[in-house]
Amino acid sequence: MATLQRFLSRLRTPLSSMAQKSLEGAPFSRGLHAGREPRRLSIEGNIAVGKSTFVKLLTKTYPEWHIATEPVATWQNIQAAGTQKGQTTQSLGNLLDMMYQEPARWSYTFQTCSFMSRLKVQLEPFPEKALQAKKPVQIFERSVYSDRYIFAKNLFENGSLSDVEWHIYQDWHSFLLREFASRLSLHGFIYLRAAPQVCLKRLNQRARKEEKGIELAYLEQLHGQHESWLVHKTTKLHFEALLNIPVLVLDVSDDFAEEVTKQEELIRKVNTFVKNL
Ligand code: UDP
Ligand code: DCM
Ligand code: MG
Repeated sequence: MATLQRFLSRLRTPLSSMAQKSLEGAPFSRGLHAGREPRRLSIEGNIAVGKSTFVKLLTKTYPEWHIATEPVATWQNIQAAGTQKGQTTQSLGNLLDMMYQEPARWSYTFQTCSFMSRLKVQLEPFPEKALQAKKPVQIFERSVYSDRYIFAKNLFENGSLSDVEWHIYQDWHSFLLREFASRLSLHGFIYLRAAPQVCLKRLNQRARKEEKGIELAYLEQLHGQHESWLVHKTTKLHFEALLNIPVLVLDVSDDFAEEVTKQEELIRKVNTFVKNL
């Protein structure tokens, strides 16, 4: 722990003093976002690859960064409209569970819910306090883009979304993203990558009850979607702004949750990547 603390305090010294290391799949875009506009990044990756664990590491390393975690708890407990904070809440059900129990019935509903919760989070104004950081950074755990190009696309391809649902989804997704384009822009993706077998092991270890029926084949499909979008760049995208967003690919096959040396290596890569955005 002391070693990590020493490493972290070294990181707080000027970023420019760090040796620039080559990145895995990270094109540089230095100067594109000159000034103090916050750099907005999304952490992408398969189910249970370690995104939340990684986000915690970022929070510890960069307490000045503004971090938005994935609102899974909201999806697990859908509240009746009009329920106010502090009042007795009326839960309408666990939509995550409903989707896994009956994919053909609930996938479309789940994807609209997931998209809406992300849209609201991505549209929130950047907090004044976080703007005072020397280099303001905002991190999202997944994005409105992975919602479509990973999950909804995959659910259509595996038959859980019908032709009509997929058409309607794409229609409103494109419309809303065009309407809100300037407020949804991202400057980078960090893709946490590991074999589907590793994700399955971590998924079983986490033991979220809704996910207990997930099989390796499903994680393989999602892995393929991530690879096509973020590595091979073969996924057909519908937003020009998405095409040139730099992607940092981080291999997290080896356990990093408790491994200080591995954490240091990952943070070093993040540091160089963000510095050059
Ligand atoms: N995990 C692990 N080693 C790692 C990263 C994650 O054992 O290097 C575990 C973590 O403690 C959790 C599970 O894998 O039990 C899934 O991690 P997380 O919730 O961060 O994954 P996410 O779904 O957010 O990507
Ligand atoms: N999920 C989904 N569709 C989305 C976003 C998330 O089906 N657009 C699911 C996958 C996981 C859960 O929500 O079961 C949360 O993801 P993770 O565990 O990767 O954080
Ligand atoms: Mg998570």
